[in-house]
Amino acid sequence: MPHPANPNILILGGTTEANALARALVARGLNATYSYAGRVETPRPQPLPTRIGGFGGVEGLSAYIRDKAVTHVIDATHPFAAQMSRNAVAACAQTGTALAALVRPPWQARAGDRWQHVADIAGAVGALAGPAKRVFLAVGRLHLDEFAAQPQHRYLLRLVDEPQHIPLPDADVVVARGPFSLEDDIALMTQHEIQLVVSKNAGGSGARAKIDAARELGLPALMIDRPVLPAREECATPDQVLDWLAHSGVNLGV
Ligand code: 3Y8
Ligand code: NAP
Repeated sequence: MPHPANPNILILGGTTEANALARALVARGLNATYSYAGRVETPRPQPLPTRIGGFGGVEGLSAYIRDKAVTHVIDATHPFAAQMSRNAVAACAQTGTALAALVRPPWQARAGDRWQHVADIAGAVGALAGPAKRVFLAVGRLHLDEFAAQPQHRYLLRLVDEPQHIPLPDADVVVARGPFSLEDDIALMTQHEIQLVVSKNAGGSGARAKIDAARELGLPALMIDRPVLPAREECATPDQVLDWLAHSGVNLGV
């Protein structure tokens, strides 16, 4: 399908970089829609028309692309949003729609970092076997149940919304959404006498404060590596996405 000079772009969002891309598209007057899964109660408002909720699997996304005559899909979801990314690859192949992913490079350990890499959430749970510690479990809400296998620890949980149920017997909860600051995370981790940080390798700037705070405080971290995703065009910055759009025939209006 030829790409019209005036595109109809779908951003699969939910990250700091997706929000920067949304602003860049608005600045160029490009026609785009921002998409949230609807995971949290009050997602950050966007300067674009916004849809909230799943599409209904690959078929649902393909139908959405056809119904809305989407010309380009930008998968700017979090690196751990693996199902959405897989569905985007399949639906764009099915419908012959241009797809690029906006992917932040993974964090790399630096001098002073004391990281133990684990392959996935289950690996982090397994690595928590052993005597009770004070653990900053900053991986959100969706996988908390899996950590119930290690109830011996005193957990500090940071969640976007007030939780309905906490599957851990000894947990403090902080309700906060990022981006977070180094100063605040050092203060939080000192106040709670944290001995170990558990983190996804999210990349980007919005979640890395706790990792830098761990280094400053000389604390170890369990670093959860990213899920493997199917091959697709990848951009590391919003500007690279704009270049990709320009190369696919979009007039960037500047
Ligand atoms: C709904 C939409 C911005 C973008 C904010 C980024 C940065 C701050 C850091 C910690 C780690 C965590 C979590 C986190 C971060 C940014 C970015 C990022 C981690 C919002 C948002 C939505 C979500 C969903 C939420 C998950 C959860 C994960 C909290 C908006 C605020 C832990 C990931 O309660 C729930 O169901 C929460 C679910 C998926 C992971 C989980 O398993 O619980 N993100 N986060 C999106 C949707 O509906 O489509 O309101 O902005 C977005 C952001 N969260 O600049 O404003 O870009 O990564 N999000 C992780 O990295 O481990 C917090 O506490 O240190
Ligand atoms: P996921 O497990 O990969 O996706 C599960 C299902 O949620 C998808 O199949 C899709 O439902 C729906 N979905 C996911 N992202 C969507 C989006 N942007 N727009 C519309 N539907 C979406 O996803 P997740 O890990 O739960 O992440 C959900 C959202 O939170 C994403 O926007 C992601 O960027 C954001 N986020 C996630 C994390 C994380 O740690 N996972 C961290 C920060 C932000 P259908 O199959 O019905 O289409």
